[in-house]
Amino acid sequence: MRRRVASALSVLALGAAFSLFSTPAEGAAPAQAYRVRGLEPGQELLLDRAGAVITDVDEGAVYVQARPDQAAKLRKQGLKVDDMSAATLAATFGPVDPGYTDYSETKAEVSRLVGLYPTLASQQVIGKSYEGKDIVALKISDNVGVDESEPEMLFTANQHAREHLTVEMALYLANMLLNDYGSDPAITKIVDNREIWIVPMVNPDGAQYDVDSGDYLMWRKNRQPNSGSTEIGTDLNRNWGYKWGCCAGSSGVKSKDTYRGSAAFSAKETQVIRDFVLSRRVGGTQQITEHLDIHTYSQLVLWPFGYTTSTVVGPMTADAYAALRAIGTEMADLNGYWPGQASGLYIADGIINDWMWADQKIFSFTFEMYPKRSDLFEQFYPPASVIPAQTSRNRQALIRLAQYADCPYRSVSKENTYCPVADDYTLTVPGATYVVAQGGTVSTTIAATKTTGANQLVSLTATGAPAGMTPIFGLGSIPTDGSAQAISFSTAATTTPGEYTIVVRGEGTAGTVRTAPVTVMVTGSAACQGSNATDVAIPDDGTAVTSSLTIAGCGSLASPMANAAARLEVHIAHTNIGDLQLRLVGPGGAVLIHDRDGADMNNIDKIYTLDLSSQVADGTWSLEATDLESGATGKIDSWTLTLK
Ligand code: 7B0
Ligand code: CA
Ligand code: CA
Ligand code: ZN
Repeated sequence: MRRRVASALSVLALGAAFSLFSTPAEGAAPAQAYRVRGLEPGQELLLDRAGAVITDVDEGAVYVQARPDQAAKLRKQGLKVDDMSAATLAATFGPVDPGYTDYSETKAEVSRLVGLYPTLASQQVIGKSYEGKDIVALKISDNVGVDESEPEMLFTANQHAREHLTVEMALYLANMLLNDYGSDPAITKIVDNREIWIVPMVNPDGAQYDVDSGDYLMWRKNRQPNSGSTEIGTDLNRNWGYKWGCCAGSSGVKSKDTYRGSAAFSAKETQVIRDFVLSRRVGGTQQITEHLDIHTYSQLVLWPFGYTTSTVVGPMTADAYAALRAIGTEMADLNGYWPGQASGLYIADGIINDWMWADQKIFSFTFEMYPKRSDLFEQFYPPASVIPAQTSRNRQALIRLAQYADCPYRSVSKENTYCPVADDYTLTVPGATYVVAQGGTVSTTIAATKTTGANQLVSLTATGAPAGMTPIFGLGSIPTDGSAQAISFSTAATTTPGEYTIVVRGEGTAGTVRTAPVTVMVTGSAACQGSNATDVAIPDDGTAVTSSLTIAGCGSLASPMANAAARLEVHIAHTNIGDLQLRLVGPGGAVLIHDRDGADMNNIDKIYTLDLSSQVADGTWSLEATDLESGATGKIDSWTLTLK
């Protein structure tokens, strides 16, 4: 189960002293097991006062025996209290759903694909698990038998045993690439120009153990025994060799679900993946440029680091971090997950993403798949009926990731610095924010300047312009002689005000593609915009609170409606945005804009584009926030609504 490893460490030391020897008072309902989270250092007395008896402590969580009424008392104190009674757990986890692909079926599926597509797919056993099961890598590329000089990508799934949906994701990816090769142009290009390695089951021992009895066992770790203990298993995603065990983001206790192992890479399975990755260095150059590790659950896209909340630290550069964030955010826009740095969830050390970046400079991401939040009954074991929708929703995100594999820095227009080519040029627009009123046009210049090789003629296109804005190039093709060429952005009266990054893309006659970002700020009528920066506390008890503003003189008689692409900028400080529901309530009704997304992540700082064309503009608009689960706190910080 999820653990917040954050703050309750002192509970380890103090909890027992207060509560182990008290007994729950007599009552109608019997005491049962609960897990309590959100306990801050010094709050142990809350448990004692409620009559809860501590049975176990883990990083960030305390396990207690208590009656339901006592659990309710703890919930009222703002603690997260989960029902862990045997009855609830049994009802939750078993029996095994045969619609999922197990170890032997996974091997069979990989073999089927290799048999069906012998020129595009091959497989190899890259190593053995602790128990001797095969760890299989499927390679997909054109001329698959040849190690071509193409950017390589690695996908890993099922480090955590019970996260069976991740195997389905890996197999969906393999099927997508192979079945749609030759018919889908984007897929065809990827298979022709990348070498893709998919390891659908990193932890076969754990995955098999979790289903072997016929009932799910909630098993997370591998199945390697721990010396001097009867407790089995290492959390593979705490066993990687960068900042292993550094930061209280893993456990040193062998019985724990986040046990980091006796040493970095003490687990057979992490050794196998590490050695495979190291084997992809050719002439000192790591061939793998991007990696995705697949987990469940929470619907998140995460990037390094997990061991610290610092962003640019150690071997992480500002440009690399910007590229990780850009690609991660693009993927999240495509699959509907919430993007963030891995440590935003909770600090975790010894994770695969941190090693991939720090040790190998591989742009490494984690997907946390369906479901969104920790409803006990459907967290790790959703029915197989969800597989088609919950794997195919990632199709476009995976395609986008693959498209960046030749130069991830392209996501932040830094190809010239990091991915120079033989015939190269830079594309530049004088850096500034260009301001234009709705309906107006703003002009500047763009220049293509040769840096190496041949002169080229560069044809220009642009993406990222909002509705009604048209980029106009003085010339469709510009020479690489550095001369300033006209470029302008004309807007319509209906273009939604706001700040936009328009990416101008050049394609030279020698095939070199270069991009330049341009920031354009469209200003609108002040009457159609409102802001509220007065803090509104969001109570932890499920009461809805609102922050309001009035729009007046925006909806004329001829055009009383708000825009089809209105802009809503929201800043909320909150310690678990997965608890929150947000609505924008206008004169004509409410729009749900945040429905408990981003479980366990902090803060919302986001711009929403909303279709409010059925709403009258003038009147009172409110941002309504409801915290649907206790244990986290926050406030509406500020928000701005721009209707048209
Ligand atoms: C994990 O629930 C990895 C990044 C965390 N900073 C998240 C992963 O290993 O804890 N979450 S999960 O176990 N799949
Ligand atoms: Ca190839
Ligand atoms: Ca290669
Ligand atoms: Zn996981």
